[in-house]
Amino acid sequence: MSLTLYAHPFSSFCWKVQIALDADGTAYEYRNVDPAHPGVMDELKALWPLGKFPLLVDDGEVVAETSCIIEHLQVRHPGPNVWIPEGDLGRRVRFLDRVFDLHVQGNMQPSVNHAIWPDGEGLPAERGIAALRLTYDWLEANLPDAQWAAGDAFTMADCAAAPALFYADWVDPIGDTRPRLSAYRARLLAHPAVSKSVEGARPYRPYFPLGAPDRD
Ligand SMILES: N[C@@H](CCC(=O)N[C@@H](CS)C(=O)NCC(=O)O)C(=O)O
Repeated sequence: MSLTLYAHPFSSFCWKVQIALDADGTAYEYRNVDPAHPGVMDELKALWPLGKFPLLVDDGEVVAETSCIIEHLQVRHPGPNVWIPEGDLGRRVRFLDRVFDLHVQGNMQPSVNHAIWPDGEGLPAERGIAALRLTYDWLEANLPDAQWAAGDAFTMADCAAAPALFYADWVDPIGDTRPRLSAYRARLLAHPAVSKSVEGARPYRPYFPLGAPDRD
C-alpha cells in the first residue's frame, strides 16, 4: 500500500484530510505543494489539472475532493474512526460536512479573497460575513449536547469543522454570545490530530492575508 497526499500545511481543506489520516494513524507520504518545494505543484497538476489540493494518490489511483478522499479512506484504509456512519447518522454527517465546507469556509473565503485581490470580483466580503454569522447562529442552536458535531463519535463532520472554524474565527470571531460553538471549536483544537495540523501550519501564519491573530 502506498498513499501520497499532495497538500499544503496552511491549507484548511488539506487539514480536513490530514486530520482523518492522522486520527486513524494511517501512514502516508506528504508532498508539500508550497513553492519552497519546486516541481511538486507541477506533479499535482499533471494528476489533477484543476490544481486543487489536497489530492490523494492511492497506489496510482487519483482521488480528489476532500469528502470523497475521506470516504475513500474509510472504504480502502479503515481505521479506528468511522468517518461516515450508516443510516440516519451518516446522512447527518454528510449534511454537516456540507455546512462546514460551504457555509463556514465558503462564506469566510470572500473576506480572504478581497484581502488578497482588493479590486477582484466575487461575493462581497460583507455578504459572506453576514451569511457566516447566520451559519454560526445555526450551529449554536443545532450542535448536539455531545462532544462532536454529530454526536459522541468523531466523524468526517468534525474533520471538516476543525479547519473551517479555526480560520473562520480568525476572520470573524465566534464570540462569547455563542458559547456552545466556541466550546466545540476549543474541543476540536484539543484533538491530537487537529493539534498536529495546527502546529504544522504555524510557520506559514505570515501567509494569512488578513494577519493571523496572536492566539490559538
Ligand atoms: N472542494 C475542494 C476544495 C479544495 C480547495 O479549494 N483547496 C484550496 C486550498 S485550501 C486550493 O486548492 N486552492 C488553490 C486553488 O484554488 O487554485 C475539496 O473539498 O477538496
